[in-house]
Amino acid sequence: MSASSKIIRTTCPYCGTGCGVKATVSASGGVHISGDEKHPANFGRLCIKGATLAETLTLNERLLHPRIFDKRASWSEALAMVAGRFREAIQTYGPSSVAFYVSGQMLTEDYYVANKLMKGYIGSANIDTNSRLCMASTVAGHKRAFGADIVPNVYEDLELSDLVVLVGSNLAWCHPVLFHRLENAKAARPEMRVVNVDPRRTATSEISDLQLSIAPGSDVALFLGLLRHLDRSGKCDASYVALHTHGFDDALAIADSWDVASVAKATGIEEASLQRFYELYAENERVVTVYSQGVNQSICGTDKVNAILNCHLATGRIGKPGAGPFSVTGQPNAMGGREVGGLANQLACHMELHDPRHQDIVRRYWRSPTIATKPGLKAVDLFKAVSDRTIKALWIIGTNPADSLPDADSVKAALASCPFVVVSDVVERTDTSEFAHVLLPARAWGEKDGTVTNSERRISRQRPLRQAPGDTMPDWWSICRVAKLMGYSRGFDYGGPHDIFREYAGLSGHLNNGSRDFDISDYDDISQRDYDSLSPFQWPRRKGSFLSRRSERFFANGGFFTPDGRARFIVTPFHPPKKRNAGLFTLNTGRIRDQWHTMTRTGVAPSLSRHIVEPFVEIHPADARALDILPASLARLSNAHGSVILRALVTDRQRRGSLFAPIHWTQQNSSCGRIDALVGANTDPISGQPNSKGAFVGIEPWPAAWFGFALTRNKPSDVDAGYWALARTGFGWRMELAGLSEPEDFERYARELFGVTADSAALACVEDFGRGAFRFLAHQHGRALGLFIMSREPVEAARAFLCEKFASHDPKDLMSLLAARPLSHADCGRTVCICHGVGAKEIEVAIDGRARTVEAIGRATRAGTGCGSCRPEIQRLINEKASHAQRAPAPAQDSPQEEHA
Ligand SMILES: Nc1nc2c(c(=O)[nH]1)N[C@H]1C(S)=C(S)[C@@H](COP(=O)(O)OP(=O)(O)OC[C@H]3O[C@@H](n4cnc5c(=O)[nH]c(N)nc54)[C@H](O)[C@@H]3O)O[C@H]1N2
Ligand SMILES: Nc1nc2c(c(=O)[nH]1)N[C@H]1C(S)=C(S)[C@@H](COP(=O)(O)OP(=O)(O)OC[C@H]3O[C@@H](n4cnc5c(=O)[nH]c(N)nc54)[C@H](O)[C@@H]3O)O[C@H]1N2
Ligand code: SF4
Ligand SMILES: [Mo]
Repeated sequence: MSASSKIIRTTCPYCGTGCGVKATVSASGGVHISGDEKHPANFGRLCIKGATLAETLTLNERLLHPRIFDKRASWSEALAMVAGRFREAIQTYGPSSVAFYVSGQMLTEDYYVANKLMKGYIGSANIDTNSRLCMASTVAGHKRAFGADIVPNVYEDLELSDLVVLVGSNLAWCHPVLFHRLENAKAARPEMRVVNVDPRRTATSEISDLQLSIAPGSDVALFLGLLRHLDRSGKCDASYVALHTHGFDDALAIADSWDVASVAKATGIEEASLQRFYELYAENERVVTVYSQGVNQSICGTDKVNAILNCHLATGRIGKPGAGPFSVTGQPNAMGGREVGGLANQLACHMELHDPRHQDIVRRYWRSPTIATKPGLKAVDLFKAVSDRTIKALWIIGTNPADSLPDADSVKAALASCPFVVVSDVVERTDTSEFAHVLLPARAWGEKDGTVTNSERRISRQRPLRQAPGDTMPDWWSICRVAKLMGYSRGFDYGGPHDIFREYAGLSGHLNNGSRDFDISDYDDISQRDYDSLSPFQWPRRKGSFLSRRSERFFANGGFFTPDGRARFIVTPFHPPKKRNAGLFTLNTGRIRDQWHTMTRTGVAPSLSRHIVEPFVEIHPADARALDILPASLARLSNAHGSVILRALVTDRQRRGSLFAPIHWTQQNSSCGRIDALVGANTDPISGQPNSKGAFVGIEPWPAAWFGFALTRNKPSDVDAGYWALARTGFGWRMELAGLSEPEDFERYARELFGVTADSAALACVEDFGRGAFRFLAHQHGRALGLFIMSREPVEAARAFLCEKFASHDPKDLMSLLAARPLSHADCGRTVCICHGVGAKEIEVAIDGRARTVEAIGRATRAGTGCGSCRPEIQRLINEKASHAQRAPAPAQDSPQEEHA
């Protein structure tokens, strides 16, 4: 580090693992990112998304100024308009005619003031958050069982446990650093066991001793069978149950009929595997159940949660070192949002909206004119109310509902019909911001200042590392300014996030005396200096508790937050998911390793677009065969809600009858990849969380007449193709294309795609006779400006190799772009290890050269020795090679499209 550079410790803005990040900022403003070795979530490690954060600091595509009706405006004009329109709606139609839809990606301080304005001043609870789509079932399950929304355990418990059961969690891709901690623990104690409950095999399966490929939606049956087994094998903890719980007999009665044979039938899991799972769970005192969206995002998500909690309560395995249920949170501040009461059915600081005592505590503390007493609209209902014009003014902050809410086309229609929509975002164009009457430029990661809470209740600081660009302002600031302009001057007079945090900490302890779980009142008088240098800490942190700053677990000795202090067993009968009509598939949706949600931030980092570059659908080989869907061809998925076109990834990691597609593609980067257009707005009746993993769809080949692959320096505008997907590269853009009918003139088509004219670039064309393929190369002064490969079949090309040659400044490399096969350079295949740029083919060569462990591959190629995000995939390549070697040798296959996952 040079003398003039400075180190700033902050927190990663992506997943709920909440890793500490160390940003080294040089005098010239350059930023180098590394893991914060002092942070107890990650001890210095980062996954590839965290490690490439510096690439997202670009100002390309940032929203830098307020806009009114898509014209640049000043903050005072924009805020006056927002305050005016909200005030008018409230005066004319009452407080329930306005709503906020906010996000687990806001900082706690931003979230707190948004909630305060809506519930304490406007007097409505019409504020809901994208956490409704994410954590609502867990919140509801926790509250039913524990009387409060508490994650009882801490990360260390993953390492201390003897059995980790992962349910509906692709931890390897979605919480990579936690996964890495688990991987290390298992390497140190090989006797540790991991069970993965997921309908499909994922990267997470690579660490598992037992994969239970469960029929979608049938987890409740699995855990009912487990409860019965635990009881029959004498593994329930009678004294814990007697002293600290309520309702065990009823829960057991409903489990009674679930013998292994019945569970096997309901879940599609073989009896032997079930038996093995039940025995492992029974034998191991130290068991942690990690669960995530395969549990929450379901029509019976809350019951799934409680079925899991029931087993931990029955065995007393909760809040103990190495034992407990563990809901891992998705967004960086999913937990903070729950703490400030960001959901429409909560008050601040884990207080209850329906409890008059809590209403009174909050209103008096805020000295607010009013307080919401009735729950507001939950996300899906909120957008239905937008659609039927009950909501007259809507403010969306830090979320992209036009893509991420179910029935997303109806959400777009609702937004289009809403009289007044405000969107606060950090990028200029999203599928949601298109509908904004007022667009407010927020400060992004690296500029924002405040706190977030991770999955283990640890509160950490996000700190600014650079000057905020343009007119961007923090979300708390715009919310407070609007509040003041609406006439609420007293409650929103903060000097900065520090003031807000103090007030919030104070409220958490106010009239609490141990009656409420969430308490950080130790910080109610924190100074600006101490706030600036605040180290990560776990709640609770009651006033004066500074002497015992160990990590605290909950419930090992009871102490639940129910009126009698006992946990509740919940009766969770199993209702099989609705039957699919013949010909339909269950559409499962989720995440990929290197992209974050709608890609507004990860999409600008070229490194993160090297792993998977287009939207795809996983389908089982037998299903694909039956439907004539060829590997790497395109398929159309449709139902009554909408349709999408995706690249077919034919793989036996998928179950028959199920499909999987990623959630990340939007109208900004694909022609028709918005997956939530297919997901119906069905929700869990208790939590209101959408059933995002269980839509029914039809699938058929999309009969493309031609396929294309293109590289360009300029961002293409108005691509004329039935199918296209766009991704960033270091030099510009790469694209996959296809069309139902051929353009009249491919040469003109290529020029338009590249944005070049006959005067600005020479165009070379090579025709590949016999295969009906062409290559067009636009170049000038020995530099490639555009490459377009057109073929009647899915394009066969060494894409990583072409990207490398395209970026080159050596005129000799121009030739390799036109050659059908790499000339001078081995094709490394699709990039698996982003840190060291190692491709799948190089790894396969190393495996053939007898490197048979991830470590040996690392020594041979360096793959997997950087951030480690790719280690599960390297393991999969090793396993696949081993299983091929056992079977008859497969013919060498040149995959027409680089494999997607
Ligand atoms: N790379 C990356 N990481 C992320 C995010 C991201 O966008 N990208 N987003 C973050 C956020 S907000 C969240 S909420 C988390 C989500 O983290 P996860 O929940 O781990 O991710 P998902 O891919 O949504 O779904 C997990 C798994 O549930 C499985 N599943 C589907 N249906 C069922 C079922 O009926 N039963 C069971 N047992 N499993 C089922 C799916 O096959 C899938 O593999 O990830 C966080 N981390
Ligand atoms: N089918 C299906 N649908 C799903 C899911 C699924 O698994 N399947 N998962 C659901 C889940 S768990 C989640 S969490 C959601 C995520 O869905 P969204 O929340 O809609 O996704 P993001 O892309 O994270 O949207 C965040 C937006 O906020 C902006 N932003 C980033 N930082 C800031 C900031 O500091 N201030 C402001 N004002 N804006 C900011 C970003 O540019 C982006 O436009 O998707 C849900 N939808
Ligand atoms: S695991 Fe990766 S994405 Fe999640 S917080 Fe850590 S570095 Fe960020
Ligand atoms: Mo999420």
